[in-house]
Amino acid sequence: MTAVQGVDQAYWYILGISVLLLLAITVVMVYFVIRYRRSRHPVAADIRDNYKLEIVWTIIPTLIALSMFYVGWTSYVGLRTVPEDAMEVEVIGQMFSWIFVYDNDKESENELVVPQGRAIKLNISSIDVLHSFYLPAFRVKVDAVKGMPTYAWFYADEVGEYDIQCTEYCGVDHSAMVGTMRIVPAETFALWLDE
Ligand SMILES: [Cu+2]
Repeated sequence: MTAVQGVDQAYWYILGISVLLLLAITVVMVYFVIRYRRSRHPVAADIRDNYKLEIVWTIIPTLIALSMFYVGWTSYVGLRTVPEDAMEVEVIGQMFSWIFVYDNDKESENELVVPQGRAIKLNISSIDVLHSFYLPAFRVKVDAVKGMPTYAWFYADEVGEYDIQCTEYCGVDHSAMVGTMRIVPAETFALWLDE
């Protein structure tokens, strides 16, 4: 399973449980409202202590919550575990653009170019205020904070162009702080890197 699939799986799992619970609770609620309405059931019953029921309604939600934690945790581990052969790129947020610095000190602005078939590690930082590096197609979203270097990674699987956005309000031109990530064939990347 890829990191992207892991995130999607956690999303659909949690959403699925939420929808099921919403439906189940709504159905039971409507049923009870009708079944125990005042005209049919004028005197409220005083029900106390049902240990079996209490244990069941404690254990089942606990297991559901733990299973959601497990699915979320494995997807998080997928996002944070960088393959050893990853190519590293420095990502610097500034008001109001993204600067990318490659191994050979080549720099690009608002355009991240990477070779197809490689894992890419992004070393993310900021030189001024808070920014957040967002690469939605790869489920990558990491804050860029001055003085707190961090990282993200993704696997460059398919040639194409992908959106980059800043998702932390960072000033008047925050909305213009967008870029493009291009995955290109390895040979094209080598040429581009030496330009
Ligand atoms: Cu920003």
